[in-house]
Amino acid sequence: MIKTKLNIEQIRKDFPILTRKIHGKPLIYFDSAATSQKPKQVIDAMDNYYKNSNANIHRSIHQIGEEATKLYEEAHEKVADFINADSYQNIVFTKNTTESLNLLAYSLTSKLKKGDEIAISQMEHHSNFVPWQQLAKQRGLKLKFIKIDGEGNLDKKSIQENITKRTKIVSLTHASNVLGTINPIKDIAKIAHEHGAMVVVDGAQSVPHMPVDVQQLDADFLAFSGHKMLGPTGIGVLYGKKELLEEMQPFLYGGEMIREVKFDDTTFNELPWKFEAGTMNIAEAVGLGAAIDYLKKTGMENIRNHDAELVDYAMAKLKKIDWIKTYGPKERGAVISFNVKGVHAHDVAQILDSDGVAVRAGHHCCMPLMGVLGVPATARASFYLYNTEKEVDHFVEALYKVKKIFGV
Ligand code: 7TS
Repeated sequence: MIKTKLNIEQIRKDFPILTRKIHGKPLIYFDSAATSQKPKQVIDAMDNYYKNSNANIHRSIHQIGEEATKLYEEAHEKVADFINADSYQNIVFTKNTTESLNLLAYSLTSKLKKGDEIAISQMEHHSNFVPWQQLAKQRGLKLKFIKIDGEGNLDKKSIQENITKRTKIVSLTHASNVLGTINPIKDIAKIAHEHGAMVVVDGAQSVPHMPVDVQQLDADFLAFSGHKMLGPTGIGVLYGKKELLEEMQPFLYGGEMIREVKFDDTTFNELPWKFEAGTMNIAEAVGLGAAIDYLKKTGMENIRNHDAELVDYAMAKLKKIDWIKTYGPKERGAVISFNVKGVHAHDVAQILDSDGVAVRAGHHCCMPLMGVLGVPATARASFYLYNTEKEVDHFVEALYKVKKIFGV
Protein backbone atom coordinates (compact mmCIF):
# COMPACT_ATOMS: atom_id res chain seq x y z
CA MET A 1 0.00 0.00 0.00
CA ILE A 2 1.34 3.44 -0.90
CA LYS A 3 2.19 5.42 2.24
CA THR A 4 3.65 8.49 0.56
CA LYS A 5 3.46 11.85 2.27
CA LEU A 6 2.80 13.57 -1.02
CA ASN A 7 -0.65 14.74 -1.97
CA ILE A 8 -0.51 13.28 -5.45
CA GLU A 9 -3.97 14.38 -6.52
CA GLN A 10 -3.02 17.97 -5.68
CA ILE A 11 0.34 17.62 -7.45
CA ARG A 12 -1.33 16.22 -10.56
CA LYS A 13 -3.47 19.34 -10.86
CA ASP A 14 -0.26 21.33 -11.44
CA PHE A 15 0.58 19.35 -14.60
CA PRO A 16 -1.74 20.42 -17.42
CA ILE A 17 -0.69 17.61 -19.76
CA LEU A 18 -1.95 14.94 -17.34
CA THR A 19 -5.54 15.76 -18.28
CA ARG A 20 -4.87 14.68 -21.88
CA LYS A 21 -6.49 11.69 -23.48
CA ILE A 22 -4.42 9.34 -25.65
CA HIS A 23 -6.44 7.21 -28.08
CA GLY A 24 -9.44 8.13 -25.95
CA LYS A 25 -7.79 6.90 -22.73
CA PRO A 26 -6.32 8.97 -19.90
CA LEU A 27 -2.60 9.55 -20.38
CA ILE A 28 -0.45 7.44 -18.09
CA TYR A 29 2.97 8.97 -18.42
CA PHE A 30 5.62 6.44 -17.50
CA ASP A 31 8.46 8.03 -19.48
CA SER A 32 9.86 10.61 -17.09
CA ALA A 33 13.37 9.17 -17.39
CA ALA A 34 13.33 10.43 -20.99
CA THR A 35 11.87 13.79 -20.01
CA SER A 36 9.58 14.82 -17.18
CA GLN A 37 6.33 16.68 -17.55
CA LYS A 38 6.22 20.36 -16.53
CA PRO A 39 4.05 21.95 -13.85
CA LYS A 40 2.20 25.16 -14.59
CA GLN A 41 4.50 26.97 -12.15
CA VAL A 42 7.40 26.37 -14.58
CA ILE A 43 5.37 27.17 -17.69
CA ASP A 44 4.07 30.36 -16.03
CA ALA A 45 7.53 31.47 -14.90
CA MET A 46 8.81 31.28 -18.47
CA ASP A 47 5.67 32.88 -19.86
CA ASN A 48 5.94 35.67 -17.33
CA TYR A 49 9.61 36.19 -18.15
CA TYR A 50 8.88 36.58 -21.87
CA LYS A 51 5.86 38.78 -21.25
CA ASN A 52 7.46 41.10 -18.71
CA SER A 53 11.24 40.91 -18.40
CA ASN A 54 12.68 39.63 -21.69
CA ALA A 55 16.04 41.23 -22.43
CA ASN A 56 19.61 40.14 -22.92
CA ILE A 57 21.68 39.64 -19.79
CA HIS A 58 24.95 41.02 -18.43
CA ARG A 59 25.05 43.95 -20.82
CA SER A 60 22.04 46.23 -20.58
CA ILE A 61 21.72 49.13 -18.16
CA HIS A 62 17.97 49.39 -18.73
CA GLN A 63 15.42 48.10 -16.22
CA ILE A 64 14.32 44.94 -18.02
CA GLY A 65 17.93 44.08 -18.81
CA GLU A 66 18.66 44.24 -15.11
CA GLU A 67 15.60 42.16 -14.29
CA ALA A 68 16.60 39.48 -16.79
CA THR A 69 20.17 39.42 -15.41
CA LYS A 70 18.88 39.10 -11.86
CA LEU A 71 16.56 36.23 -12.79
CA TYR A 72 19.33 34.44 -14.68
CA GLU A 73 21.83 34.83 -11.85
CA GLU A 74 19.25 33.79 -9.26
CA ALA A 75 18.74 30.56 -11.21
CA HIS A 76 22.44 29.74 -10.70
CA GLU A 77 22.03 30.41 -6.99
CA LYS A 78 18.98 28.16 -6.77
CA VAL A 79 20.87 25.33 -8.45
CA ALA A 80 23.88 25.83 -6.16
CA ASP A 81 21.65 25.68 -3.10
CA PHE A 82 19.77 22.64 -4.45
CA ILE A 83 22.90 20.48 -4.74
CA ASN A 84 24.71 22.12 -1.80
CA ALA A 85 27.46 23.72 -3.91
CA ASP A 86 29.54 26.46 -2.28
CA SER A 87 28.32 29.19 -4.61
CA TYR A 88 26.81 30.13 -7.96
CA GLN A 89 30.38 30.19 -9.28
CA ASN A 90 30.41 26.39 -9.25
CA ILE A 91 27.35 26.25 -11.52
CA VAL A 92 27.80 26.40 -15.30
CA PHE A 93 24.68 26.37 -17.44
CA THR A 94 24.82 24.24 -20.57
CA LYS A 95 22.23 22.78 -22.94
CA ASN A 96 21.88 19.42 -21.17
CA THR A 97 23.81 16.61 -19.46
CA THR A 98 25.30 15.62 -22.80
CA GLU A 99 26.79 19.07 -23.34
CA SER A 100 28.05 19.22 -19.75
CA LEU A 101 29.93 15.94 -20.23
CA ASN A 102 31.27 16.98 -23.64
CA LEU A 103 32.45 20.24 -22.11
CA LEU A 104 34.43 18.23 -19.58
CA ALA A 105 35.89 15.82 -22.11
CA TYR A 106 37.03 18.82 -24.14
CA SER A 107 38.23 21.09 -21.37
CA LEU A 108 40.04 18.46 -19.31
CA THR A 109 42.17 17.42 -22.29
CA SER A 110 45.09 19.57 -21.18
CA LYS A 111 45.28 17.59 -17.92
CA LEU A 112 45.70 14.27 -19.75
CA LYS A 113 48.66 12.65 -21.46
CA LYS A 114 49.21 9.55 -23.54
CA GLY A 115 48.75 6.34 -21.53
CA ASP A 116 46.49 7.93 -18.89
CA GLU A 117 43.34 6.00 -18.07
CA ILE A 118 39.69 6.94 -17.80
CA ALA A 119 37.35 4.58 -15.97
CA ILE A 120 33.63 4.44 -16.74
CA SER A 121 31.18 1.56 -16.31
CA GLN A 122 29.27 -0.85 -18.50
CA MET A 123 25.99 0.84 -17.58
CA GLU A 124 26.80 4.34 -18.85
CA HIS A 125 24.48 6.29 -21.10
CA HIS A 126 26.10 7.11 -24.44
CA SER A 127 26.55 10.70 -23.30
CA ASN A 128 28.89 9.51 -20.54
CA PHE A 129 30.51 7.02 -22.87
CA VAL A 130 31.11 8.35 -26.36
CA PRO A 131 32.83 11.64 -25.34
CA TRP A 132 35.40 9.70 -23.25
CA GLN A 133 35.78 6.98 -25.90
CA GLN A 134 36.49 9.54 -28.60
CA LEU A 135 38.83 11.54 -26.36
CA ALA A 136 40.72 8.34 -25.57
CA LYS A 137 41.08 7.55 -29.27
CA GLN A 138 42.27 11.06 -30.13
CA ARG A 139 44.75 11.37 -27.26
CA GLY A 140 46.07 7.84 -26.89
CA LEU A 141 44.33 7.30 -23.54
CA LYS A 142 42.94 4.03 -22.26
CA LEU A 143 39.23 3.69 -21.53
CA LYS A 144 38.46 1.09 -18.86
CA PHE A 145 35.08 -0.38 -17.98
CA ILE A 146 33.88 -1.23 -14.51
CA LYS A 147 31.75 -4.35 -14.87
CA ILE A 148 28.28 -4.93 -13.53
CA ASP A 149 27.39 -8.03 -11.53
CA GLY A 150 24.47 -10.39 -12.12
CA GLU A 151 22.05 -8.13 -10.28
CA GLY A 152 23.04 -4.96 -12.11
CA ASN A 153 25.18 -3.37 -9.41
CA LEU A 154 28.75 -2.26 -10.05
CA ASP A 155 31.03 -5.18 -9.32
CA LYS A 156 33.17 -4.34 -6.27
CA LYS A 157 36.22 -6.22 -7.48
CA SER A 158 35.98 -4.56 -10.87
CA ILE A 159 35.88 -1.12 -9.20
CA GLN A 160 39.15 -1.92 -7.41
CA GLU A 161 40.74 -3.36 -10.55
CA ASN A 162 39.86 -0.46 -12.81
CA ILE A 163 40.86 2.45 -10.59
CA THR A 164 44.64 2.55 -10.41
CA LYS A 165 47.53 5.00 -10.27
CA ARG A 166 47.12 5.49 -14.00
CA THR A 167 43.47 6.53 -13.69
CA LYS A 168 42.96 10.26 -14.16
CA ILE A 169 39.17 10.39 -14.48
CA VAL A 170 36.43 8.18 -13.07
CA SER A 171 33.12 9.08 -14.70
CA LEU A 172 30.02 7.24 -13.52
CA THR A 173 26.30 7.55 -13.56
CA HIS A 174 24.74 8.13 -10.17
CA ALA A 175 21.52 6.34 -11.16
CA SER A 176 21.20 4.07 -14.19
CA ASN A 177 18.49 5.00 -16.69
CA VAL A 178 18.04 1.32 -17.58
CA LEU A 179 18.68 -0.76 -14.46
CA GLY A 180 17.74 1.86 -11.91
CA THR A 181 20.92 1.04 -9.99
CA ILE A 182 22.01 3.76 -7.59
CA ASN A 183 25.77 3.68 -7.52
CA PRO A 184 27.80 4.21 -4.32
CA ILE A 185 29.45 7.37 -5.62
CA LYS A 186 30.74 8.51 -2.25
CA ASP A 187 32.69 5.26 -1.72
CA ILE A 188 33.99 5.20 -5.27
CA ALA A 189 35.00 8.87 -5.04
CA LYS A 190 37.11 7.98 -1.99
CA ILE A 191 38.92 5.25 -3.93
CA ALA A 192 39.35 7.51 -6.95
CA HIS A 193 40.72 10.39 -4.90
CA GLU A 194 43.14 8.09 -3.09
CA HIS A 195 44.52 7.29 -6.54
CA GLY A 196 44.64 10.94 -7.58
CA ALA A 197 41.77 10.68 -10.08
CA MET A 198 38.97 13.19 -10.64
CA VAL A 199 35.38 12.07 -10.17
CA VAL A 200 32.70 12.98 -12.69
CA VAL A 201 29.11 12.12 -11.81
CA ASP A 202 26.33 11.83 -14.35
CA GLY A 203 23.38 12.98 -12.27
CA ALA A 204 20.80 13.01 -15.09
CA GLN A 205 18.67 10.39 -13.32
CA SER A 206 19.56 11.12 -9.70
CA VAL A 207 19.29 14.89 -9.26
CA PRO A 208 15.58 14.91 -10.30
CA HIS A 209 14.69 12.05 -7.95
CA MET A 210 16.63 12.20 -4.69
CA PRO A 211 18.53 14.62 -2.51
CA VAL A 212 21.97 15.05 -4.09
CA ASP A 213 24.68 16.83 -2.14
CA VAL A 214 27.94 17.42 -4.00
CA GLN A 215 29.90 17.95 -0.77
CA GLN A 216 28.65 14.71 0.68
CA LEU A 217 29.41 12.79 -2.53
CA ASP A 218 32.73 14.59 -2.88
CA ALA A 219 32.12 14.78 -6.62
CA ASP A 220 34.55 16.91 -8.58
CA PHE A 221 31.96 17.41 -11.29
CA LEU A 222 28.23 16.69 -11.57
CA ALA A 223 26.23 16.92 -14.79
CA PHE A 224 22.44 16.99 -15.11
CA SER A 225 19.55 18.21 -17.28
CA GLY A 226 16.73 20.60 -16.43
CA HIS A 227 14.18 18.80 -18.58
CA LYS A 228 14.24 15.63 -16.48
CA MET A 229 13.51 17.57 -13.27
CA LEU A 230 10.31 19.42 -14.20
CA GLY A 231 12.22 22.17 -16.02
CA PRO A 232 12.32 23.05 -19.71
CA THR A 233 14.49 21.53 -22.42
CA GLY A 234 17.58 23.47 -23.49
CA ILE A 235 19.09 23.96 -20.04
CA GLY A 236 21.57 21.70 -18.28
CA VAL A 237 24.07 22.07 -15.50
CA LEU A 238 27.71 21.36 -14.96
CA TYR A 239 28.76 21.66 -11.34
CA GLY A 240 32.51 21.74 -10.77
CA LYS A 241 34.87 22.33 -7.88
CA LYS A 242 36.08 25.86 -8.22
CA GLU A 243 39.81 25.17 -8.38
CA LEU A 244 39.23 22.67 -11.20
CA LEU A 245 36.93 24.97 -13.18
CA GLU A 246 39.49 27.77 -12.75
CA GLU A 247 42.23 25.64 -14.30
CA MET A 248 40.15 24.42 -17.23
CA GLN A 249 40.16 25.90 -20.72
CA PRO A 250 36.86 27.38 -21.90
CA PHE A 251 34.77 25.12 -24.11
CA LEU A 252 33.29 27.79 -26.37
CA TYR A 253 34.87 31.14 -27.20
CA GLY A 254 33.10 34.38 -28.08
CA GLY A 255 30.95 37.00 -26.44
CA GLU A 256 30.24 37.13 -22.70
CA MET A 257 32.95 34.66 -21.69
CA ILE A 258 35.76 37.22 -21.96
CA ARG A 259 37.22 39.82 -19.64
CA GLU A 260 39.36 41.65 -22.18
CA VAL A 261 40.03 41.07 -25.85
CA LYS A 262 43.06 42.54 -27.61
CA PHE A 263 44.27 41.96 -31.14
CA ASP A 264 46.81 39.45 -29.96
CA ASP A 265 45.22 37.84 -26.89
CA THR A 266 42.16 37.43 -24.67
CA THR A 267 41.61 37.08 -20.96
CA PHE A 268 38.56 35.20 -19.74
CA ASN A 269 35.65 36.15 -17.53
CA GLU A 270 35.29 34.96 -13.95
CA LEU A 271 33.41 31.75 -13.09
CA PRO A 272 30.92 30.61 -14.15
CA TRP A 273 30.60 33.04 -17.08
CA LYS A 274 33.93 31.86 -18.54
CA PHE A 275 32.02 28.74 -19.64
CA GLU A 276 28.84 30.49 -20.79
CA ALA A 277 29.64 31.94 -24.21
CA GLY A 278 27.11 33.90 -26.26
CA THR A 279 23.49 34.59 -25.40
CA MET A 280 22.39 31.79 -23.14
CA ASN A 281 19.00 30.13 -22.66
CA ILE A 282 17.68 32.79 -20.31
CA ALA A 283 14.00 31.82 -20.21
CA GLU A 284 15.03 28.20 -19.70
CA ALA A 285 17.21 29.19 -16.75
CA VAL A 286 14.20 30.97 -15.27
CA GLY A 287 12.14 27.82 -15.86
CA LEU A 288 14.78 25.66 -14.18
CA GLY A 289 14.74 28.01 -11.18
CA ALA A 290 10.96 27.57 -10.93
CA ALA A 291 11.34 23.79 -11.24
CA ILE A 292 13.78 23.79 -8.33
CA ASP A 293 11.36 25.87 -6.26
CA TYR A 294 8.70 23.26 -6.99
CA LEU A 295 10.96 20.31 -6.12
CA LYS A 296 12.14 21.95 -2.90
CA LYS A 297 8.60 22.76 -1.83
CA THR A 298 7.61 19.13 -2.48
CA GLY A 299 10.71 17.80 -0.72
CA MET A 300 13.32 15.61 -2.38
CA GLU A 301 13.08 12.99 0.40
CA ASN A 302 9.35 12.77 -0.22
CA ILE A 303 9.91 12.37 -3.95
CA ARG A 304 12.51 9.66 -3.36
CA ASN A 305 10.14 7.80 -1.04
CA HIS A 306 7.24 8.13 -3.44
CA ASP A 307 9.35 6.79 -6.33
CA ALA A 308 10.58 3.90 -4.18
CA GLU A 309 7.08 2.97 -3.07
CA LEU A 310 5.78 3.00 -6.63
CA VAL A 311 8.73 0.94 -7.86
CA ASP A 312 8.24 -1.62 -5.07
CA TYR A 313 4.52 -1.78 -5.77
CA ALA A 314 5.06 -2.29 -9.52
CA MET A 315 7.94 -4.77 -9.03
CA ALA A 316 5.86 -6.90 -6.67
CA LYS A 317 3.21 -7.18 -9.39
CA LEU A 318 5.64 -7.80 -12.26
CA LYS A 319 7.64 -10.42 -10.34
CA LYS A 320 4.47 -12.54 -10.08
CA ILE A 321 4.15 -12.72 -13.87
CA ASP A 322 6.29 -15.49 -15.32
CA TRP A 323 6.20 -14.16 -18.88
CA ILE A 324 7.85 -10.90 -17.83
CA LYS A 325 11.54 -10.47 -17.12
CA THR A 326 12.75 -7.39 -15.24
CA TYR A 327 16.30 -6.10 -15.10
CA GLY A 328 18.28 -4.45 -12.33
CA PRO A 329 18.71 -4.64 -8.57
CA LYS A 330 16.08 -4.49 -5.85
CA GLU A 331 17.31 -1.18 -4.44
CA ARG A 332 16.81 1.21 -7.30
CA GLY A 333 15.70 4.55 -8.66
CA ALA A 334 12.47 5.28 -10.46
CA VAL A 335 12.85 3.00 -13.49
CA ILE A 336 11.85 -0.56 -14.35
CA SER A 337 13.21 -2.10 -17.52
CA PHE A 338 11.51 -5.29 -18.61
CA ASN A 339 10.73 -7.58 -21.50
CA VAL A 340 7.70 -9.65 -22.29
CA LYS A 341 8.97 -13.10 -23.28
CA GLY A 342 9.03 -13.54 -27.04
CA VAL A 343 7.74 -10.03 -27.83
CA HIS A 344 9.91 -7.16 -29.06
CA ALA A 345 9.98 -4.20 -26.67
CA HIS A 346 8.70 -1.89 -29.43
CA ASP A 347 5.59 -4.02 -29.84
CA VAL A 348 5.04 -3.94 -26.09
CA ALA A 349 5.34 -0.14 -26.07
CA GLN A 350 2.94 0.19 -28.98
CA ILE A 351 0.22 -1.88 -27.36
CA LEU A 352 0.66 -0.03 -24.08
CA ASP A 353 0.37 3.25 -25.97
CA SER A 354 -2.93 2.16 -27.47
CA ASP A 355 -4.10 1.95 -23.86
CA GLY A 356 -2.78 5.41 -23.01
CA VAL A 357 0.37 4.15 -21.27
CA ALA A 358 3.54 5.91 -22.44
CA VAL A 359 6.70 3.85 -21.88
CA ARG A 360 9.98 3.93 -23.74
CA ALA A 361 11.34 0.95 -25.63
CA GLY A 362 14.74 0.48 -27.23
CA HIS A 363 18.36 0.53 -26.12
CA HIS A 364 17.87 3.70 -24.04
CA CYS A 365 21.16 5.11 -25.38
CA CYS A 366 22.97 2.27 -23.59
CA MET A 367 23.92 -0.06 -26.46
CA PRO A 368 26.96 -1.55 -24.71
CA LEU A 369 24.80 -2.35 -21.65
CA MET A 370 22.22 -4.08 -23.86
CA GLY A 371 25.07 -6.30 -25.09
CA VAL A 372 25.96 -7.17 -21.48
CA LEU A 373 22.31 -7.95 -20.70
CA GLY A 374 22.14 -10.02 -23.89
CA VAL A 375 19.08 -8.28 -25.31
CA PRO A 376 18.62 -5.88 -28.23
CA ALA A 377 16.17 -3.72 -26.31
CA THR A 378 13.97 -3.41 -23.25
CA ALA A 379 10.70 -1.69 -22.50
CA ARG A 380 11.00 0.76 -19.62
CA ALA A 381 8.46 2.26 -17.25
CA SER A 382 9.80 5.27 -15.37
CA PHE A 383 7.97 7.09 -12.60
CA TYR A 384 7.89 10.49 -11.01
CA LEU A 385 6.06 12.45 -8.37
CA TYR A 386 2.81 12.65 -10.36
CA ASN A 387 2.39 8.90 -10.88
CA THR A 388 0.02 6.75 -8.86
CA GLU A 389 -0.58 3.20 -7.76
CA LYS A 390 -3.76 3.17 -9.85
CA GLU A 391 -1.73 3.96 -12.93
CA VAL A 392 0.55 1.02 -12.15
CA ASP A 393 -2.53 -1.23 -11.90
CA HIS A 394 -3.69 -0.01 -15.29
CA PHE A 395 -0.21 -0.55 -16.77
CA VAL A 396 -0.17 -4.16 -15.55
CA GLU A 397 -3.66 -4.74 -16.98
CA ALA A 398 -2.42 -3.37 -20.30
CA LEU A 399 0.47 -5.86 -20.19
CA TYR A 400 -2.10 -8.65 -20.11
CA LYS A 401 -3.41 -7.28 -23.42
CA VAL A 402 0.10 -7.70 -24.83
CA LYS A 403 0.04 -11.30 -23.63
CA LYS A 404 -3.33 -11.88 -25.25
CA ILE A 405 -2.47 -10.27 -28.60
CA PHE A 406 0.86 -12.09 -28.93
CA GLY A 407 -0.38 -15.33 -27.46
CA VAL A 408 2.45 -15.41 -24.91
N1 7TS B 1 22.82 10.34 -18.61
C1 7TS B 1 21.79 9.56 -18.23
C2 7TS B 1 21.96 8.60 -17.11
C3 7TS B 1 20.57 9.70 -18.90
O1 7TS B 1 19.55 8.93 -18.53
C4 7TS B 1 20.46 10.62 -19.96
C5 7TS B 1 19.20 10.75 -20.77
C6 7TS B 1 21.55 11.42 -20.29
C7 7TS B 1 22.73 11.24 -19.59
C8 7TS B 1 21.50 12.45 -21.35
O2 7TS B 1 20.66 13.49 -21.00
P1 7TS B 1 20.34 14.65 -22.05
O3 7TS B 1 19.40 15.54 -21.32
O4 7TS B 1 21.63 15.28 -22.37
O5 7TS B 1 19.72 13.98 -23.23
N2 7TS B 1 18.43 9.60 -20.77
C9 7TS B 1 17.36 9.35 -21.54
C10 7TS B 1 16.61 8.19 -21.42
O6 7TS B 1 16.82 7.31 -20.60
N3 7TS B 1 15.63 8.23 -22.32
O7 7TS B 1 15.72 9.36 -23.04
C11 7TS B 1 16.81 10.07 -22.55
